[in-house]
Amino acid sequence: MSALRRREVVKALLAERGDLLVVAGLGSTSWDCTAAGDHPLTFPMWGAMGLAAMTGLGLALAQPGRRVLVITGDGEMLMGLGSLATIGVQRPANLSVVVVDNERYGETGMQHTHTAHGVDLAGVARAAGFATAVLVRESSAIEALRRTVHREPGPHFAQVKVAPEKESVVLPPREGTILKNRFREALLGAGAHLQ
Ligand SMILES: Cc1ncc(C[n+]2csc(CCOP(=O)(O)OP(=O)(O)O)c2C)c(N)n1
Repeated sequence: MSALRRREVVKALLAERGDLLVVAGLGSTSWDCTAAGDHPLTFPMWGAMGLAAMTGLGLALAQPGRRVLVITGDGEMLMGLGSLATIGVQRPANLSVVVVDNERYGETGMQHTHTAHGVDLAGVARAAGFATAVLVRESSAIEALRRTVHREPGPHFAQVKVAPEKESVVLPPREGTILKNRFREALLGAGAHLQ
């Protein structure tokens, strides 16, 4: 069985995304999402670490009629581990968190994270009260995960093991104000940035 490749996983999860709201974790997962296609309804965290899942929770609670997907790295998720407990308490049915787990801090030198030493993020999410929490190692499971994220009542969590490979850097727009305003306009309509 060959290891999953992060770019292919993220591209597959974002296929036919419709009006899905996406929060992309800092660094590599932001570049993965941009490589799949820059989109006004993707909010990349750029360099902010540890709060991707909480940003997704806020969005999910504020927009209960929309689906929200957080795609982040294992190092980023480990930094904000307590957010899994908060999501487990709030239980928003429209929120999914997918961790692209290369077992490394990829952007800063490929140092091992705790998942390389066996920390079971899906187990933590399950214990915290997510509706589903899965460990994914095979490409055959990705399409089912995509459907779950897009349609099934959650909250959902997936820890997707991927190869620790360094991909090209594909940058989203750099300016935070532009990213915020275009996201708000795409979600709330023209003029939303003035509110
Ligand atoms: C608060 C804070 N600490 C450290 C960093 C430096 N930093 C940037 S990316 C990164 C690694 C992220 O690792 P992971 O989430 O596993 O993503 P990967 O690139 O491995 O997919 C770190 C430590 C930062 N941006 N912010």
